[in-house]
Amino acid sequence: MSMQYASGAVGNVTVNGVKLWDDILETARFGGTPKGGIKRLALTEEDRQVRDWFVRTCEALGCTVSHDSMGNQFARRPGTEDTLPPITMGSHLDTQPTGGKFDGIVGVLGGLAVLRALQETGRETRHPIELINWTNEEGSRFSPAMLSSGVFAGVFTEQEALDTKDREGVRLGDVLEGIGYRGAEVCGAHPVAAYFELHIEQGPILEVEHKTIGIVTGVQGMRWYEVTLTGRDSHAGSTPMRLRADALVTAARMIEAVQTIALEHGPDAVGTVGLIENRPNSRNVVPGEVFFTVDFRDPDDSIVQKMEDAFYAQASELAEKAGLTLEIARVWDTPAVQFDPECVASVTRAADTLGYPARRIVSGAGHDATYMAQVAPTAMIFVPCAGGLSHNEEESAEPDDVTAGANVLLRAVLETDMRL
Ligand code: HGY
Ligand code: MN
Ligand code: MN
Repeated sequence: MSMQYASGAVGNVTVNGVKLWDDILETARFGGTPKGGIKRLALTEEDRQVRDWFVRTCEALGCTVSHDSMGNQFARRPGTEDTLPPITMGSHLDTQPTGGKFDGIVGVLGGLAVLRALQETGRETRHPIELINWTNEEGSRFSPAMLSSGVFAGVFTEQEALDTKDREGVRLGDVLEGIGYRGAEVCGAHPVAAYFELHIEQGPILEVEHKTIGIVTGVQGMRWYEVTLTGRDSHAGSTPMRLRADALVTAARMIEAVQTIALEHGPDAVGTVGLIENRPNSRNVVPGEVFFTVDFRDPDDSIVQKMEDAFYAQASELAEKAGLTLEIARVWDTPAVQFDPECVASVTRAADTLGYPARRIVSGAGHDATYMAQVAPTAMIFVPCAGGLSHNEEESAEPDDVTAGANVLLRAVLETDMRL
């Protein structure tokens, strides 16, 4: 049945790649850094600026823009059967502190290019088509990642999300109100017929294999932990080595254990300590407390569990040997996800019809699609990024690849509009 959609039924609408690239460069101004990256943490002034741009630009295309109670933005283009639930596209506009111009942004602006193509060609769709900008996907300012799509999917409660605090103690709900983007619609009440997310791969595979499109079949499992190791502040000069309770030295051993555990559980396992706070962080005080985060991931959830077990055992042993107090909290656990076979097939046919070299791939990074897959048929489209580099100000992608990804997104959305 769905094969009829791969033919001309979808038509030959394509996106305006030049305008898409202009949008990427224009929005990079909001939080742009001297090194050519973007620092646009969730719910900051820079995030408010790009949100305002999103509203202006989508409304100029004839869309209506609404917001839900987590600040998620929905730009809607009506369908001929407008009571049908929308076919949605989305990603995020918040970035890492040293983020690039493409992570998340390609998915939102690629979706915008799809809306623009439909509007400029007058191509009608049965379903309404919506573009979503998710709040706080990165999880860099407010942990965990994909927080608002997680509320939308019922993984987190809205209250726990609103009460989340950043490392300076600022409450998410307060700054969401502060930038004026807390909407009336209850987060999660929004109907969705299907969800597609375009994103850079953030890894090296597509580039190494000279593939333009990644047909993403799912996302690997991931868990985050917060570790607090407590010893005793003491004088760096007058405290004999045997009398010290040095939290930083033992933390260093635990951090090395994270890497060793990931290497031992390979080939796909990864382990990272990305954030560390050493207290009191004074050059002539033996550190009495260290806080650090751990990120374990693998496509196989049982491997993630094994890494967790190994880390808990080794960290406990190290703390006990050093006479320190150890607290480990698992603050995020998102199991591996498989995307909807029909939506994945739409992406596959789109890439094939358009003649783009493609391959199936599992995502190493987390995305809002991880949670959307729990509430609607979902699939993702990857395009390459230079050297597979991401979460780095030097992140870069090729205009032709970004355009190709947006064209695959367009065709997958149109085909799904006819199929559902
Ligand atoms: O952590 C991730 O994989 C994503 O960048 N939030
Ligand atoms: Mn992302
Ligand atoms: Mn990211």
